[in-house]
Amino acid sequence: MRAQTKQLSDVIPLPASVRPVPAASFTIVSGTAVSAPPSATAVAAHLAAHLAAKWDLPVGEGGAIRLVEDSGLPAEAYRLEITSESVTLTGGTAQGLFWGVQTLLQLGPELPGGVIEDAPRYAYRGAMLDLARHFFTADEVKAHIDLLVQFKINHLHLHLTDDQGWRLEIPGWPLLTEVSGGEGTGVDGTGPGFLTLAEYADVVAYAAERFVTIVPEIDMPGHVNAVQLAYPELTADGQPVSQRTDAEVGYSSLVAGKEETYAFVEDVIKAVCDVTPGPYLHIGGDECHSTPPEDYRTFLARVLPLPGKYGKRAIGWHEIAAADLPETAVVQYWRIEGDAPDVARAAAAGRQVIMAPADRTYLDMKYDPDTRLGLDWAGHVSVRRSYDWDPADRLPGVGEQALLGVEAPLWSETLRSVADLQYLTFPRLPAIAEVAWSPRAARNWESFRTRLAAFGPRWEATGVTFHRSPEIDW
Ligand code: IFG
Repeated sequence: MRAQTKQLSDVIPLPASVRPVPAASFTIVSGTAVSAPPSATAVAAHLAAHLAAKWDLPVGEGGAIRLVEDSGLPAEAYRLEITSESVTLTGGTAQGLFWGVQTLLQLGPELPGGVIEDAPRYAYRGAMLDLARHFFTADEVKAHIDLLVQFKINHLHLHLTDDQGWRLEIPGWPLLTEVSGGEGTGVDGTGPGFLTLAEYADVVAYAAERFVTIVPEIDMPGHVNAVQLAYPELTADGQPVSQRTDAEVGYSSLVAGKEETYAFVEDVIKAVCDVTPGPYLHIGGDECHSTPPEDYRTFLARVLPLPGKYGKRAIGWHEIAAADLPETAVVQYWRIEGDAPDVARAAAAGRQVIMAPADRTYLDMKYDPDTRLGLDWAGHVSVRRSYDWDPADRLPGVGEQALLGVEAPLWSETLRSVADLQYLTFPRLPAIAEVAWSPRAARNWESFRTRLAAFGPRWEATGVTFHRSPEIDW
């Protein structure tokens, strides 16, 4: 049975430090004002509007809820002090205040008294959405971002290209979306469309207002049938390939020995970097079963430096660790084997790693044998299995100091709607968000599953089609 009265620690992700003052509490009512000193005015307006949207709070002077910026705190850190008279939220930056607002929104409107001091364990706390196998519109992606930030997720990786479809308009290469971005180019011929540059810019701006960095992925040299369908000159023999909307992987490859390949790749990388304010460009690199290993290294040697040429850091799925990596390249681990020597070698050489082991973080894995949606090649991933692991223990030779963070990828081969997207995402995304944010020593499955139960009624009230896992006493 869930505790009836809310505790100050009833927050996901669990805050780093919670010091309750049981005798104190503060109830937010409409009319409670939100205020901020000049140093935080611009910030406060956005954040107060966020609060006001929930409780119709006026923004004015001398409010009982005070927002303060303190550059002495780390950027994403915040301090929330709740007394019976007032609420003071201090943030290292606007982003720290925004994360504090998420905590406030989870605790309110009857705020338990006390002090929360909080900051994330990892800087990169990501979710990934595969728009290639099944396309989701800009508005659907923006609505998803609203759900992700509630759990302090601060990166959204968009898998924009694959064998089935190409989902981002590229100037100078119109056939990518005309041929491979149209109706019926998803798995099993479903799903419409692609993002125009304007729609992509809209998603990027919407995400930035919520302190989320968009990480675009152009997957290569594998997973390129959609490219070669649109531009046969990029195949080995110049002959057109046939359209593929099945869910096979590993059968396509750009041609490392063709100069046309690099002209195409550089145009695309430049175009995507030009419309991406965030620091990363993901170049894919996974499952290149049709690229001879020597060609794979040749291709990466020429392509991995390109994001840097256009001011970005390259991220790649961890197979890229077989090649020489630029200093700033990030390796994203995704498999389930017990070790990955190339990744350990990259970590030893100072490269950073994002942990996304499929048997813990792949949201497209079935919860259990009865789950209609999803795949099971990495096994079944229950809510507990997505919570009860630690990124610093996952790979020999890849310890805490090598980890940039954690990501929860959602591949969309079996998705056909936002309801499907939400069913596989919730409640495992909050579990992975806590792995990525909270101090390792503070994490505990029994505590998490109890705190998670409170989100059932909230998701029901807001129409989020989550999986009512039997592991939780909803
Ligand atoms: N592996 C493929 C994805 C997707 C996935 C489904 C990676 C990096 C299996 N590559 O995961 O394209 O098909 O679980």
